[in-house]
Amino acid sequence: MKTSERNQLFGPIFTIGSLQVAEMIKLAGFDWVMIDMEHSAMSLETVHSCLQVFGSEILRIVRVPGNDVNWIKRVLDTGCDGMMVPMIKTREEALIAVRAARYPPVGQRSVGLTRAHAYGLRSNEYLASANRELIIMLQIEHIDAVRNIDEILAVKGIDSIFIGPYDLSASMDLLGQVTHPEVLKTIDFIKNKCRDAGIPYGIFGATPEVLVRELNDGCKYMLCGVDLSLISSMLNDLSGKLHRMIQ
Ligand code: 3PY
Ligand code: MG
Repeated sequence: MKTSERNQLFGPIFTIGSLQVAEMIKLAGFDWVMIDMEHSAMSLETVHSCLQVFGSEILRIVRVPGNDVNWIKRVLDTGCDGMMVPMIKTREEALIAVRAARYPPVGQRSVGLTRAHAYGLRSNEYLASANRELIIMLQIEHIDAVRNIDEILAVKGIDSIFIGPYDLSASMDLLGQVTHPEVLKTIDFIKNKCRDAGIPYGIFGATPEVLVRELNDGCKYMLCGVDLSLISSMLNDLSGKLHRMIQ
């Protein structure tokens, strides 16, 4: 079974842009990876090289820096399996993202002969299948989006919603308080709206305990940490342990 056809996927956020770490994530057996161009220093060239390392055994979704047709076009041309667009707040913004990602007549994506098209060797196959196969994930992570959720979810062509607890809490004047009861209530509201609309959703869960709850709740795309903070906390723990030993 292809990873993307499985119901519930675990994966990390990849920001480091290291080919070795890309290989480690693949070898670790994760189901998917979110390659983050919104909150990282990675260039498109680095994303391109990392995609070559990830290969097709792991589902690769690139988060674009913003809802911009030129970014969307260039990111999809790298040959990733789909994209995540941050901060969608209105139906109009959702339409911009969905149209930018689909070839005509459904959308307005322009045609280039790129890695996605096997550099021209498999252009016809890619052009025929891209509209159907690329995963378009839009982020609901602002209280304005929550107010407009019915209109956003009614936009055709959204394959998944991705909930951003950090930005959502910030927009509710609860910066960083991702477990505040009001934030959790709003997240539940978004999940229920997605279920009613028959659209899968994903979410970032900082700990295994949170992820188990999300799993039991039926979440499809679970993000289970950020590469740099995972490395940083392991180094910090090790250093702490060693220093306690010599006290
Ligand atoms: C957020 O929590 O704001 C996110 O975008 C998670 O990736
Ligand atoms: Mg966010």
